[in-house]
Amino acid sequence: MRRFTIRSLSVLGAVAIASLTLVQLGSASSDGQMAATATTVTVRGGEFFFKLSTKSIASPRKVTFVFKNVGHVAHDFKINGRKTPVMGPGKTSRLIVTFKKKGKYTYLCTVDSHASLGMKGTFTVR
Ligand SMILES: [Cu+2]
Repeated sequence: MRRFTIRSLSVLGAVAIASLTLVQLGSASSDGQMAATATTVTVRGGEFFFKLSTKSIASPRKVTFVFKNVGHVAHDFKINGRKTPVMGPGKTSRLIVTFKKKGKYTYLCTVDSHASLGMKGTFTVR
């Protein structure tokens, strides 16, 4: 369809698509509450690992974890007493966590024995 739009509309369309992509990354819902001040950490998890875009932040703050299940079975992501739902392969979920103190925080998958198989690690607030 878009190939029939005039050039300026195509540009607008590209911007709209880029915005939609950001929204999808940020949240599956449309609550629009993405805090501009929050640090975002991308988390990819599968059998049996987590890969974080960063494993530490400078000073206590609010962090939005965007967890994507890149594996083939269900996983979740838990940190500092908060956790995402258990999600199937290909699903993404957003978890907003406020770290009030400096320290080391363990993150893990709570499904079966996934943590002991490697789905765990340490996130540092320095
Ligand atoms: Cu898991």
